[in-house]
Amino acid sequence: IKSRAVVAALAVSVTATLPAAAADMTLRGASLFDENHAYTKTLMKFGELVNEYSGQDIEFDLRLNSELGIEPDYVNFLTQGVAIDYAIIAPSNLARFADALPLMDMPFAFRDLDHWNAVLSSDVFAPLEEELREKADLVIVGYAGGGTRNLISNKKISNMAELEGHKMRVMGAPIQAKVFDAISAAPSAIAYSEVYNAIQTGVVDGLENESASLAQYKFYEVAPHVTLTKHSITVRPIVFSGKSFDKLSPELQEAVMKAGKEAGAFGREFEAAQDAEKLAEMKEAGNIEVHEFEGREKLLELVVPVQDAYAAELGAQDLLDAVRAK
Ligand code: MAV
Repeated sequence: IKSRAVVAALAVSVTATLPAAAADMTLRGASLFDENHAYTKTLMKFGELVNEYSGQDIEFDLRLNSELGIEPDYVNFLTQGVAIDYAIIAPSNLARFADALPLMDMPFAFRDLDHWNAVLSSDVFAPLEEELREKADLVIVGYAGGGTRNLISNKKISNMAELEGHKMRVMGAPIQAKVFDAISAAPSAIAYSEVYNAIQTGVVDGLENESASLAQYKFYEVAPHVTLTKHSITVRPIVFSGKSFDKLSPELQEAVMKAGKEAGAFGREFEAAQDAEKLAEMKEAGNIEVHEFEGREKLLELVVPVQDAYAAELGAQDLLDAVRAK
């Protein structure tokens, strides 16, 4: 018995002193959220699948909770090929490099989840993917998303009269401000990481976001009213740095593309399914009050001409028509 114990102890110490097998390569990713958010789960799935499909042992060093900043920072890193190799970026955060990209997450672009699904499982966005590779050296490897974006405010908003002049934060793409301006709100572009403070200090009275992110960043502490405008369904491109991508072997590039597609599909199912639950949880916990919006059709009426003008300006009317026709 004694010798067996000694052997066991030795075995333990031998394993403990052996260096861990070196990974074939390290790829670093970044997420705004914790490990329970669909956004992070999608990126984790992506890493697992790349290893599965390539048969390699790549270390996916995924930094969570905005440790590496927010999406506009990730875009800078990815285009330069420094600090990170992959991330999720809202299309509106890509506007600075490729101005047509926010067509993907333009508010009121999708009628419902079925429409959104039909668009994302088609190749309608292929010209935008090409533009992004050309102008920003970024490769879209898949699409996740599926959370519905609503207004989140420090006062009740349930009709056009209450919406008028409402000071709200929007993402940095010009089309975001144009759309909310068209529906008579008073939008301003503020960095995501500054929004909580901006509401607390009265710079704005709210934002628009999806449930899971509202829950994680506790925006309800300063803005407990949710208005079901359902103006967007999140589109989350999984983006790889072109500089990093070009360094991979053709086999690995193939595995990355395949894994991106599948991780996207996984993320879409997960986020879409979780969205209503998250809203219900916050409501039950007394964190939020949920309001319907009277006359949502009126919003659409106001927005369509703005969408048309934006697409025309970009020479992308065919693309917008193709999205609407899905
Ligand atoms: C959400 O939390 C996410 O969809 C993220 O991709 C966006 O950057 C963020 O909103 C935002 O509104 O900036």
